[in-house]
Amino acid sequence: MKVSIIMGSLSDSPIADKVVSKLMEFGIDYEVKVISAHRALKSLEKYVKESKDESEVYIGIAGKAAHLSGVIAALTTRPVIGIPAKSSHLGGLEALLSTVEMPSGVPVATVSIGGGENAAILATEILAIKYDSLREKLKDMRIKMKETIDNSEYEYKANKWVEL
Ligand code: RP5
Repeated sequence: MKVSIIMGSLSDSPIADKVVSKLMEFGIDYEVKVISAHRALKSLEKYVKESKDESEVYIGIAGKAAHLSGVIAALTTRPVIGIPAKSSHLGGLEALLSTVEMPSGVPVATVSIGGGENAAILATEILAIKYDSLREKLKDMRIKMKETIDNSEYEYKANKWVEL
């Protein structure tokens, strides 16, 4: 099982870090590439074609006029998850709209701006359809999340909430 993570620029790497760290928790193999759809279209096409047998899910990370995830989706029928990056004065909203508003027929499953962790979890959920071990890991993660919430107690002290 393998996830391909493609970012439009090295400046998107803080988001890729979040994806990688979550995939590592689930023990999922990954490959990270920096290939801009605008600056290196042919290289992107080559990479997606060459990786098509190994990569089961693609994650695109891009900001500004973010066409990367859409172009990846145009090149493969594997699931594509898009992460809009905040990399302009518009705060990432422009990338969110560019990524989510795909024309009918070529979907990109778009997560929130900078949502690296959720992109990795969604990729894991897609892979868990095929790999039972991942389904168990996802269930464990949800149980731990619930326990953390159930075991947390807070008190309002000196104008702020403190965890007991
Ligand atoms: C996008 O433009 C990249 O994904 C990045 O988020 C943004 C800025 O890229 P750089 O100018 O930092 O390379 O294509």
